Amino acid sequence: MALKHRHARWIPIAIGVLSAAFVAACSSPAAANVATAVLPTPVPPAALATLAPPKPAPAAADGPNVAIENFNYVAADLTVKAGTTVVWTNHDDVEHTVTASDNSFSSQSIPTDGQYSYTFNTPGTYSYFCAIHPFMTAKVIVQ
Ligand SMILES: [Cu+2]
Repeated sequence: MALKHRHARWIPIAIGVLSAAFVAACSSPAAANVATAVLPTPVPPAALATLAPPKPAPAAADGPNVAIENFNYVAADLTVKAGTTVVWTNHDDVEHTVTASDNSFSSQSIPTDGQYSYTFNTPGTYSYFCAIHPFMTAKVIVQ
């Protein structure tokens, strides 16, 4: 009983101290500055920085490349000089072909990451398409 009574005597004092601190904090200019201070933007650790992995060089890198991706030839219109070897690389998960509309050349089915190359020796416009997906069309203009 005596112990409880002694504790009870401290409670009003503690409330008074806390109240005074609370009023002081709210009216203090320093406290206001802390509340409105702009936090610095966090900088990600270097370990999280991602670098693009180096791409392997194509097997035949002597000519311009046409990427086959998302059922498109990129670039769909390619202009080269006579004697240029063009390299197609299939980036899709399905096989495609590079087949001339006049059948002057055609690849086999090109698997994923596979390549096909053809050397254009005669000036002209060479339309081609995918024999598996004939809606895929493009052309090479040889000057
Ligand atoms: Cu195709």
